[in-house]
Amino acid sequence: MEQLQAVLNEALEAFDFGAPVVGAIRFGQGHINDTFVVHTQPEDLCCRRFILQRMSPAAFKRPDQLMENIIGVTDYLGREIEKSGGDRTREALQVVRPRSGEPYFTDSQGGAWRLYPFVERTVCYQSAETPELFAASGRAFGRFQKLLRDYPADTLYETIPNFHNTEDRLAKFKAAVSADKLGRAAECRSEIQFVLDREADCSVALSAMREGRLPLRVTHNDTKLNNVLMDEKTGEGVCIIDLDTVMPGLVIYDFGDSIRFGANHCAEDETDLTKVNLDVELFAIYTDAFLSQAGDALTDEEIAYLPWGAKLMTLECGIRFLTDYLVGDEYFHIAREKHNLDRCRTQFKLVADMEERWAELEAIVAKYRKG
Ligand code: ADP
Ligand code: GN1
Ligand code: MG
Repeated sequence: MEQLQAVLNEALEAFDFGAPVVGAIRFGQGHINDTFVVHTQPEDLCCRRFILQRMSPAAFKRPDQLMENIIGVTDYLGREIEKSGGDRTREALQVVRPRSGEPYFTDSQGGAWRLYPFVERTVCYQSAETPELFAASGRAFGRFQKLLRDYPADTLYETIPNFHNTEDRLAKFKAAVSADKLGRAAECRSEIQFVLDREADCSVALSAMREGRLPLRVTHNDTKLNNVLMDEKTGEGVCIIDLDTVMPGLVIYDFGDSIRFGANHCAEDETDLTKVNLDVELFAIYTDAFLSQAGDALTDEEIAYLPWGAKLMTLECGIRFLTDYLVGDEYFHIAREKHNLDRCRTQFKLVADMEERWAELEAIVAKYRKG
């Protein structure tokens, strides 16, 4: 912690906040980056806040490429938002460069830090507290997809290679089971078997992509409800954040990851699995909202595969949590023992629910299909 404080101080020196800094404290519930809110006190007495982040070295090996992606995407989004009469300072993230003029700051330990103005008068929800809220997030991610539909995908770096390559995630999982370096596999036998029983599923979307049935688009790839800031008064989506994984991907990944996280009433790490259930009504609400914005741009086949997006993102995320548990919690931030195992169990419970209610999910998607 002392070490982190030292590099945090270096980062605070590296940026010009335009006013004295009065404090920097840990913020948010992200699993990946180290996020701080910085309070400043300008002379006009109105506190101005910023989000200062140390990008995770475990997740991101090339912060230079990552920030090039983010600057390209936020500039583009800003222009598109302005064209449609919106407020780019509120509806798109704005990168604030350090005094050096570089896109980010590198501290003496090699950590990479970036800065954004805090998007004020917004709320970041950790669960879909109301159906309206979940619908608003669906519109926001659908609009994000629509705004970026003509963005030149080939200019984007793959910030995490094979991020949603479920076959690769499965291979890494199998390697972790075989190595079992901490002797944790014995207590996860049923979870390990759950994955092995679904080996063929891991290839469904990738096969459709290889056969040319699902196109690559610019996608966000991490569309949790807590990666969209909602207006504190209206509850409408304001700004999509966490752009670290904006890369070429399948649209079903973006749809699916939102369902994984939001179409239930539990935290991702709920330990009472009887409470963890897919809410099919929320699935329908999100499908309607997402397609109301992004639907025109999507092919019939992409829409037909949306239930697969939900199942695969949930299965894959469970596999990732389980793999991280087996290798010793190297990737996701944890707050307690077996945290990643608890998270894995909620994901597999949701997968089982989806399988049970598959026909309903397909019927809902068919209902909201365009035309
Ligand atoms: P992680 O990859 O660790 O999830 P995020 O970029 O999502 O990191 O940031 C973590 C949290 O910080 C978010 O869930 C949100 O609460 C908050 N946050 C991030 N950027 C902003 C911003 N520009 N304005 C307000 N809050 C923000
Ligand atoms: C991470 O960064 P955050 O907390 O929004 C992860 C996602 C997982 C999610 C599970 C870059 O999201 O892929 O689905 O945790 N992000 C990265 O909660 O790995
Ligand atoms: Mg996040």
